[in-house]
Amino acid sequence: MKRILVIGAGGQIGTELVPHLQRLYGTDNVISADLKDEQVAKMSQFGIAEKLDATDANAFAEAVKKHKVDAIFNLVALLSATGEKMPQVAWGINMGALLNSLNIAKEFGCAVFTPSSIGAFGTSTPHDGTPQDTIMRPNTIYGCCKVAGELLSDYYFTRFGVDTRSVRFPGIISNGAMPGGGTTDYAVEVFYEIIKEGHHYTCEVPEDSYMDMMYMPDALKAVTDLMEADPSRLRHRNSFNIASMSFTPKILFEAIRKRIPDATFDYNVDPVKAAIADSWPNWMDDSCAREEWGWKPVWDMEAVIDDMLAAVRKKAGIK
Ligand code: AKB
Repeated sequence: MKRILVIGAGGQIGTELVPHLQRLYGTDNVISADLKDEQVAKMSQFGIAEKLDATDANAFAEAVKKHKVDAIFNLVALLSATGEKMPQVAWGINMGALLNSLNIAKEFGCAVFTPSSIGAFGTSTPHDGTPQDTIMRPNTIYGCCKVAGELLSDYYFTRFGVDTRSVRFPGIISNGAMPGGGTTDYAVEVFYEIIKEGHHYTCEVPEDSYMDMMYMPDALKAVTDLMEADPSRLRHRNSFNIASMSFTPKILFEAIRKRIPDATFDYNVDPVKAAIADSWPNWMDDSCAREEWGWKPVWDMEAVIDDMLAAVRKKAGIK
């Protein structure tokens, strides 16, 4: 990878993936693109930025040509909970950006990274130690997009030789940009709420819903390690299970309460999020990623809590 285009760069992952790529490949070799003017204005302070609607194939191809791009990182997505509010829009955006990425990559000889998710699984998937290759019948439009995306990406690899690679992300915990519209968002939101006066958080996910989670630094390393991996070692491509920790809201909140003894939590369960959380794995088996490209996470839940509390307090100006 020498010249990288990140589409959907203004979101939770892009906000931290772009500087990570800039550190590894050089600031001028990373082009950030987003639909929103305010994101483009912000990103252009730190590197090359383009306003781009990734569902517009001509504009997308022009950007790839103009910047001589050889790798596309496709982060455009409406997430699981928002997707259920507008399924057709979610399908149009998620699949539109992916199909354009694949076709443009085929035309210009680019590699493609598109994240899949724990959302690609469904109620009939084995929930504990979810295998790499297993039943994938998701119950959400987001999941349908992820499964279709995995299949399409493998198809473009075998049929046209496009170098497509992907990981199935757990919920990502981070302190840069906020996530939006996901089922796992509670595991970020809680940190911002619990440091405020009152130290209270109301959670929309049931207290006993186990889901895989990951801290952003591990997620970023996964992306670049996979994209740099020796292709001859990859028996899978789209998409690898990657895991580092799994917990329920109750487990997370009890661990936070050990650091903030007067923290209080209650639940106002959103039935849509509850059904989604219930359909997803409790924890995934990521042994294929470990064997095929050396995946090895660093962060566990206790270390993440300490780091997140320090970071969000600093952002809020609290000592
Ligand atoms: C969501 O909750 O929709 C996302 C995901 C796990 O893909 N964070």
